[in-house]
Amino acid sequence: MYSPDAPNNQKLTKASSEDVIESFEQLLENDQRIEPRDDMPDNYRRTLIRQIGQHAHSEIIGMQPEANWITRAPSLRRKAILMSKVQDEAGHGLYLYSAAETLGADRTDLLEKLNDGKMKYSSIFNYPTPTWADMGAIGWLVDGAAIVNQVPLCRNSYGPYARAMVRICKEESFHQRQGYEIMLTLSNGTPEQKEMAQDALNRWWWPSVMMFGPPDDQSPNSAASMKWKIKLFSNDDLRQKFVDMAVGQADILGLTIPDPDLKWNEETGHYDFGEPDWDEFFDVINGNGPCNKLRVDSRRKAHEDGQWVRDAAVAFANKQKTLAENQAA
Ligand code: BYC
Repeated sequence: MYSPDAPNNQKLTKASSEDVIESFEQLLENDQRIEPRDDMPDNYRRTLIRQIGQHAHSEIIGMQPEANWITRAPSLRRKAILMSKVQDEAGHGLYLYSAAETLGADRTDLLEKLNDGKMKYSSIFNYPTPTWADMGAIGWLVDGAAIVNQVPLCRNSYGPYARAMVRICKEESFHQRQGYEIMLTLSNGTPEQKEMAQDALNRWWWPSVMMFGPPDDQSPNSAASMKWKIKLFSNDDLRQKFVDMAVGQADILGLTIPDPDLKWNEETGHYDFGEPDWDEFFDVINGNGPCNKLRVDSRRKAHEDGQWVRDAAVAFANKQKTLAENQAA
């Protein structure tokens, strides 16, 4: 079994580059997919298990801030949509855990590492959702950021991950639209509703900008991941793309992005923007964000509460196996 524990930052050491398998290099060079049957360097496998595992964890932890609002959605229509979105996130987690399993990872091991705080999940889900407008801001900004980050992943070098991402991105696109529609409704509503939308934008903007990961010069995994075509664009390039996209969308909503340094740069053809609070980002990914404890505790409780379902599934599978064996005898 491969574990995501092994250090990833040693990737391009002499020993590992010597190990690199010729057929693997050839597939990468030809822009072909690496499949589970193919030889691959151990560090490629570990990096993928780390990234896919964290991605899967983000999907299932990401259910919590929104699930919080299912019982309080303002109409039956909104409730049905939100419930469906949260269910989609569970499905995304399942596709991704399955993709990690094709690399030899063990799902139970990955989940235990999440529950024990030994594996990361996206920083973004460690912030609270105190108002209904947060459902709009998450859909618009968080799912919007997810699309910018994940569309290129549909072309990443590992076949099962890339194929899982195609379906995930289609669903993310619906999620983004439902969030934007909530923001549009609130922005065109009463002054109080518009204020609620602005407040949600104020709270979610910077965490969304930081979701793309640390700046390129502080991103230890990027060099190897880009060489291996797991990442096709750098953290900063994707962040810029997101900012460029969001500015026009905020204009349509009539809302103000909370960044005094945001301005169009004629020379670069992009928006300049301010520096996120990277101390806050590192605090959050090290377990000290506003909701880290709550998220992991809730996750652990859900896992424990689900033990009877896993036991029942194993008992049923064993019963079926015994029946089949008896019939064959
Ligand atoms: N949060 O070297 P770097 C969703 C960690 S789900 C936490 O740049 P890498 C949704 C990073 O893991 C969205 N940790 O890393 C779901 C590394 O630590 P380790 C999730 C972060 O991997 C439900 C260290 O910082 N999306 O959209 O090359 C409802 C150094 O970073 C974060 C994905 O997982 C972060 N934001 O690049 C709604 C996409 N950023 O592991 C929506 C797939 C960095 O060395 N993942 N770290 O201890 C990726 O694209 C890449 O893994 C990242 C980071 C761009 C996130």
